[in-house]
Amino acid sequence: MRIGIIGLPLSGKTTLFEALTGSSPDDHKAGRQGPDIKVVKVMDERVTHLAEMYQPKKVTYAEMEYLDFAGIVKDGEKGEMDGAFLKSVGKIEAFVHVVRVFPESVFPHPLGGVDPLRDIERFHTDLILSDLSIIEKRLERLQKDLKRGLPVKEEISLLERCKDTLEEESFLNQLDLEETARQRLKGFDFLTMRPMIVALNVHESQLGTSEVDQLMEKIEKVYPFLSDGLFVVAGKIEMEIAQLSDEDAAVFLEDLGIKESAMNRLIHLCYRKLGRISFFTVGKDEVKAWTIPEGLPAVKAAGVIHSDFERGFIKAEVISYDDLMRVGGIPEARQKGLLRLEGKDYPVRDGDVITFRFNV
Ligand SMILES: Nc1nc2c(ncn2[C@@H]2O[C@H](COP(=O)(O)OP(=O)(O)OP(=O)(O)O)[C@@H](O)[C@H]2O)c(=O)[nH]1
Ligand SMILES: [Mg+2]
Repeated sequence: MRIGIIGLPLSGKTTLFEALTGSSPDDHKAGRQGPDIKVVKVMDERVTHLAEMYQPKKVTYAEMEYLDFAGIVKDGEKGEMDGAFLKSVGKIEAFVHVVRVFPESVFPHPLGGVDPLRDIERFHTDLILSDLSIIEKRLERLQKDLKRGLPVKEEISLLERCKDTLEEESFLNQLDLEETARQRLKGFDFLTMRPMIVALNVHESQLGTSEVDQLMEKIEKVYPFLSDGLFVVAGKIEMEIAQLSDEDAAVFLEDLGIKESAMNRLIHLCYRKLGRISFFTVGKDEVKAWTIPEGLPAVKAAGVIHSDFERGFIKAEVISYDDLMRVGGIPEARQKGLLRLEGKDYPVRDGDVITFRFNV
């Protein structure tokens, strides 16, 4: 999964990036062009346990790719929204918008005082305007094409619908679209089409306070569609903790009353927001986690591994991770009748351990 970290300057994007990737400030190259990119393993303990069971030559965890962008202020000196930024967002699947909630530090807030709701509105407006300008340009063209008798009516009405949504200050990801319309819009790389997570970057002393609760309530009221995408994080301290060994990190997190690291919490949230699940393949050679959309038919899941698996698909032998762990192995599962034979259309579930039977 490829996740872009965006937001106003000095909101704590790089700090969160370091917390999510365990990288330290010196890892970043000075004078870089474009975003900083880092890939991290999704340390799913199910993979670890399967590897203990199979002792394979190779263990492959799923991966998350994070991109840390420079601060964006439209019309400001650091504005990246139009040029380089738009060019580099193509394959990003979701955005994490970092909003500063921590109080004044040595660095002043670029828009004056700390005001999270204003920042969210301001940033959303910029995203919306960016998508609107793409739509307006395209519509102009289409109107000319229409006059020349080209069959563009459908696209025009689709884009008009998008335009209305944006003018109501909503996001394109709120539109209920048919698959063909969705495909048609894909090529535009609209910013507001992607799931949006808002990371409220607080000071550790603000964790669990009514100040933060009230802020969340306010945000949910103004932006109902953000309610399942709000993420409270004490970026700076989590960044420091992410540099520690696992044991030390656990102690510090507990002291702070943080149940799970930002690194893990955000991974779960991204899977949920993007509707992704994991299935596993196991064997003496490799134990591997695969990330797919929820409910993908077995034949398509096979295709994620290899196109031959999809083309020559016969059956999928499926067992849930929990059942496999309980009985201790595939042969045992087979004996107990826990190994299911599923066909092409079987919707793959999170935690399925699958062996594909195919013939090409
Ligand atoms: N107190 C406090 N300071 C923070 C926190 N997060 C970031 N900062 C500080 O804010 C400053 C800016 O943080 P960065 O992470 O560099 O911000 P950024 O959004 O990447 O900034 P640009 O890339 O320049 O847009 C640094 O001095 C950080 O130490 C936080 O959670 N608490
Ligand atoms: Mg930065």
